[in-house]
Amino acid sequence: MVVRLSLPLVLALAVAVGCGPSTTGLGDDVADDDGGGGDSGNGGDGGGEDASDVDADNTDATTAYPDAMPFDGTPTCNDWQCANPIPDGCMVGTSDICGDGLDNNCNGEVDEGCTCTAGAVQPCFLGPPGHRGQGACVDGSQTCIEAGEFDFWGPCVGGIRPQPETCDSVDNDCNGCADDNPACCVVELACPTSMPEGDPFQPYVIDGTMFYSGAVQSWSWTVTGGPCDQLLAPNVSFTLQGQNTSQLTFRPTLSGDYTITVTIVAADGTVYTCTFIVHIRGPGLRIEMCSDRTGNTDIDLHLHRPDSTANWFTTPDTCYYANCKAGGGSANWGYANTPLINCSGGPEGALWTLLGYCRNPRLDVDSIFDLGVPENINVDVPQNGKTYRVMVNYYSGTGVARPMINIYCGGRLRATYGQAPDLVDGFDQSGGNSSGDLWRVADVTTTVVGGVTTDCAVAPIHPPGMSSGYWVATTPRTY
Ligand SMILES: [Ca+2]
Ligand SMILES: [Ca+2]
Ligand SMILES: [Ca+2]
Ligand SMILES: [Ca+2]
Repeated sequence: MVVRLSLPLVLALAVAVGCGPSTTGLGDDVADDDGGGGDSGNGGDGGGEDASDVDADNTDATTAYPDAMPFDGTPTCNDWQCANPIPDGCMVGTSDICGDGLDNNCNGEVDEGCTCTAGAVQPCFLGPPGHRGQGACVDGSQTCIEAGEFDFWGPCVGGIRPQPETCDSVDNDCNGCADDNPACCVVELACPTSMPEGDPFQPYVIDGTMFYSGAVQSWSWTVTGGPCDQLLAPNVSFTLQGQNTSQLTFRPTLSGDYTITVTIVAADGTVYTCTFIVHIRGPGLRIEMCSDRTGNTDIDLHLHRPDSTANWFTTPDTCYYANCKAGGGSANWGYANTPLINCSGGPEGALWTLLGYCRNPRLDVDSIFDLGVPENINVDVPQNGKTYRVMVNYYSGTGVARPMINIYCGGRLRATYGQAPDLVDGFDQSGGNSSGDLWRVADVTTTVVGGVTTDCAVAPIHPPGMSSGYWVATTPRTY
C-alpha cells in the first residue's frame, strides 16, 4: 500500500490558528507555560487579551523548562495569546515517579533514580508532563544502561519535544494552543502534527504542497531513522527519492520511528520548516541486527523457536540464513503464512511473490557484506506467551566486531543491545557455524491478542552464573 496524504487529512491535521483550548476555569497557578508567545509583559502587546494572567507565578523559573524568551517585536495582531494553556504538571522538588517515562519533577531527566533492566527501551517525554502528546509533541525513547547492580535509564532521545512557538499552524510548545505567538497573525504554513502509519518495504509518499501552497524556490527533505541507521550512517537502511522536490518518497525497511524534516524556501526567501514523526509498524516480532563492521565481515542473526532447546544450527528449530529465506526455507514452525504485503517489498520480494505468501518465520534481509543493510528476521504472528531466543554468530571475517540488536514487538522498539555505551566486548572470533563467536542476546516472550502482537517481555541473557553482561563465547553451541 502506498501511503498518500489527502488534502482533507492534512487540513484536519492543521490546527486552528491563535486560539486557546475550549476548556475554561483553569486558575492562574497553572497558566505558567505560555511558551513562545512570550510572557513577562512584552510592552508592545497592542492590547487584546490580558497578558497579566499568563505566567503570573512564574514557577517555570525553577524547572528545566522555562518559558521561551519574551517576544521582542511589534505584535501585528491582537488575538494571539493562549487563553487557557494546559498545566505543565511539574512537581518540582519531588522524586521522579518511576516507570511512566515522564520527567515528573521537571529537572530535565526522565525516570532518574529508577531501576530498569539493561537494554530495555521505553517511550519517554522530555518536557513538562502535562504537555505529553499535545500538539506537535511525540514521545521519544530511552534505553536502560548497564551499571552493574543498579542499571539506570539513559537519555530520552528522538520524538519531538516542546519547541518555541513558530507560525506553522502547529502547537509547537504543546501548551494546547497553536501559534500563540504575536508574530503569527498571518500563517501560511500548515505542518502536520500526526501522520498515517507506514509499513516496512512500502513506499511512503509525502506531498509538501499540503503544508505550503505558495511559490517556492527550493525543497529539502531529511529523514533520521533508528539505532541501526545512526550506527551505520551515512549508509542507512531506507531510501529517499525526490529529496529536493515537493514530493518525498521514503521507503523504509525497518520498523520504528522516523523523524522527517522538510525545509521550504519560499519565493520571497522566507524559510519554512516542518518536523514530524512517521511511525513504521511491521506486525509481530521483528529482530534487526547491524554492526560497526563493513567489508569482509559476515555476522549472522538467528532466532530459536519456542518449546525447543535443540542446538543452534538445527533445522527446523532455528531460523537463519541457511533455512529461513524465500528460496530453500525449511524452518517450518507450523505457523500460518501471512499476506504478501509483509515481505513482497523486501530483497526477496520476487521469490515471495512467486510463492504467493510470506512465510513465518523468515529472514527478510540477509546482509553479508552490504553497507548500511541490517539483517532482519520477522515472525508476523508469533504465539502468545511463548519465548523466542535471539542469537548472533560471527560467521566470517577478521577483527573485533560490535553487533547491535534491536527488538520490536507490534512495531514498537522494546529492547536494544550492543548500543553505546553498552557495546559488546570480545566478539572477535569468526568460524562459520562450528566455531564462530556466539552471542546469546535475549529471550523474547510475546503477547498476542486476536492475532495481533501487542507487546513482549524481553529478558537479556547473561554469562552463566552472572546477573549482568553479554554472553559471548565460541562454546558451547547449545541453546
Ligand atoms: Ca517519571
Ligand atoms: Ca526528573
Ligand atoms: Ca502553543
Ligand atoms: Ca506554531
